[in-house]
Formats: sequence, C-alpha cells, structure tokens
Amino acid sequence: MRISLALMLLLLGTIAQAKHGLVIHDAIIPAAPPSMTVRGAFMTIENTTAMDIRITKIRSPQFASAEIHQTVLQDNVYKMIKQDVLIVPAKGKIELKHGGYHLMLFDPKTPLQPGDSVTLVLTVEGGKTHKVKALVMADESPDESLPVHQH
Ligand SMILES: [Cu+2]
Repeated sequence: MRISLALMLLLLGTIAQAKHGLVIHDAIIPAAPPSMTVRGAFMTIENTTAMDIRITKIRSPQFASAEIHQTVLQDNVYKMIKQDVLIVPAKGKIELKHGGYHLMLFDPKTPLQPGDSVTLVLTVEGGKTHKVKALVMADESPDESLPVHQH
C-alpha cells in the first residue's frame, strides 16, 4: 500500500500531539529498506511555555534502543554525535531533520513497513514523559510541494 507523503503529513498535521507545553508536528521516519536496522526519526517540536524544555531521554517500545543525535561537520566529514539533551527553547521550536538534530532508532523488534506507526517516548527533565506517534514513510519520489529533508 502506498500512502502519499502529502496525505500523511496532512493527517499528522491535524493530530498535532500536545502535552506538557510540547507540541509535536509531522513526526516521521523516512523511507528506508525494511532491512535497515538503524532508522532516523524527524519532527518539529514546539514549546508553548515560557521556559526551555530539556528532553533528556528517548525510547521506543518497538526498538532495542534510541538516541538523540546531532549531525555536525568535522574536518569536512559529516558525523553524528550523540546528545545527552535536546533543548526546546521557550516559546520556540526545534526542527529535527537530516543534517541537524534527529532521533536515531536502533534494531527494530519487527521489520517496519511504510504506513506503520512507531511510538516514541520522550522524557523531559523532571521525569514527565511525552508519547509521539511517528509514521513510517513510503518509498517514493519527493513531493515538490513539501519541504524535502536534505542529506
Ligand atoms: Cu543519527
């Protein structure tokens, strides 16, 4: 089954996931061969409060482990560096995308298919958790009308 990227983002947009001052939009896991054991997760995280929110832990019941990463350019080589914290600025937002901050998921417990939904659990400083549903995207050519994640 192929679900268009535009339709997926439309559906996600209508169910922006809000809790504890965090609003999460467009949570996706980009297309990749089902055999891939490491997957990225991208989304926009908005903070509606007047204080920075620090995300200190990420996990998924569908993956063995998960990490917060940042892609940085070091000696002309792009490297992914594990982060201890992801700071969502007060009254601001952070975009998780290719080439920047992102979530990295390791070793899916079952193979992921396009259209699957993956539960991510973000823990913020203080211990509150925030559940996010990320959609596994279908492998298709990019839709010009949508922002494209750049490698
Ligand atoms: Cu990474």
